[in-house]
Amino acid sequence: MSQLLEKQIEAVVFRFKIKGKVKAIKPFGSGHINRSYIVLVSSDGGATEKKYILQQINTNVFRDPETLMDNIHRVTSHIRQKLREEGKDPERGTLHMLKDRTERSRYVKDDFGSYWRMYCFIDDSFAYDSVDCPDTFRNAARMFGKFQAQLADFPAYTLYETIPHFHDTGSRYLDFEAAVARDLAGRAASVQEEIAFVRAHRTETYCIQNHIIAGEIPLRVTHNDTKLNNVLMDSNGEGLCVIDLDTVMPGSALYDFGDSIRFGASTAAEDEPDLSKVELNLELFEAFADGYLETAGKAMNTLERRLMPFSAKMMTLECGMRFLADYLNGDVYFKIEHSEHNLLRARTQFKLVQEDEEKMAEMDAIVARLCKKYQLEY
Ligand code: ADP
Ligand code: GN1
Ligand code: MG
Repeated sequence: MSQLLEKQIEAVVFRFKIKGKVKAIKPFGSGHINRSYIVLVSSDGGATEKKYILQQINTNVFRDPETLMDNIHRVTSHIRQKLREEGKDPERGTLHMLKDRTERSRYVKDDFGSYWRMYCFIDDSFAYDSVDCPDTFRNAARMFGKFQAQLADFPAYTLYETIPHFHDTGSRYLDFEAAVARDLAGRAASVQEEIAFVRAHRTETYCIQNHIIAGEIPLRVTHNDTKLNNVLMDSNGEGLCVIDLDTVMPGSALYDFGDSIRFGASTAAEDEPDLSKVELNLELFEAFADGYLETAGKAMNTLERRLMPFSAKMMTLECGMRFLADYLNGDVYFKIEHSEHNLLRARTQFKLVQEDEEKMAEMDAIVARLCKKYQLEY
């Protein structure tokens, strides 16, 4: 990080309500959208050290950061209240967003027009980019299921939709076709096989949305970005806190379940170039389905439960389409480290879709078995 950037960030930090001296600022995390930094602040002449997470909001993706921050404040306040009622520590169970020095807002707009927010760092916490331990993955599922339950009585209609049609896969398909037609980066000719793969799945992209429109699947307040690294775990692999709340909006439980499987039940990283390493791990699928049904299963209806395996496939296809569309658009949305990054990501997702298709019957059998375990209709 350049010294100039460090100075600029330090100036932002001092506009938040913190006490002490900034000792260090370092880039942190592996998210594809915002920029996160860990900030170490010392006070009392070095006797006390406190850590914070500072984030620069990507306003290309989140067009109205002020309303977005209001969403997060209201959602975390709601969860904080629930945790207090349960006798749990809200400082470890939900995000604590700092106020600025004027105490009038929970974000800072710098001289360049960038929006920043700052969270208290949850100590002794881990965010996993991958996991091979089914128990840890089951605990992550319990956290996402619990998160949904905590927000079941939140007035969904008051939430601002931070990215409209975020998981409307049919609408994502149309965006994808528009990207192919425009071919802004001149790459379409080189990815004909991938484009054909997406097109072969077109009719399925409308399935979940059609059930929502028909009233067969309810809208709830959901997280919508349930990557494994968006839940903090403790050193024993127990869940602590659901984070990355930018996309908390009305959605389907299937979005949260499916996206978790997409990312966490894969045997390889999202950008693994060797596709022979990319597989769906059924043991991890079962562990997550188990934890999710345990905490959210009762609130779901039979159709939702039956569609859990299909949702994994749909969320994976959707994400692959988004990566490929971004590649065709010239990499304007997701952060990349090299020019083929989005293409590699799209390919792993399409390999996983094939895996989901091959293992669909086994996934169905697992969900049926777990429903029996929890005495849920299937
Ligand atoms: P992004 O949108 O870039 O994914 P996140 O909000 O998920 O941003 O934060 C990035 C990473 O920073 C997380 O995966 C986690 O490792 C860490 N992190 C975020 N908030 C906290 C926090 N309050 N305490 C500890 N770690 C955090
Ligand atoms: C983005 O911010 P991050 O890395 O948690 C994206 C998700 C994708 C994910 C793919 C707001 O999530 O929708 O599933 O990348 N978030 C947004 O890794 O678009
Ligand atoms: Mg994240």
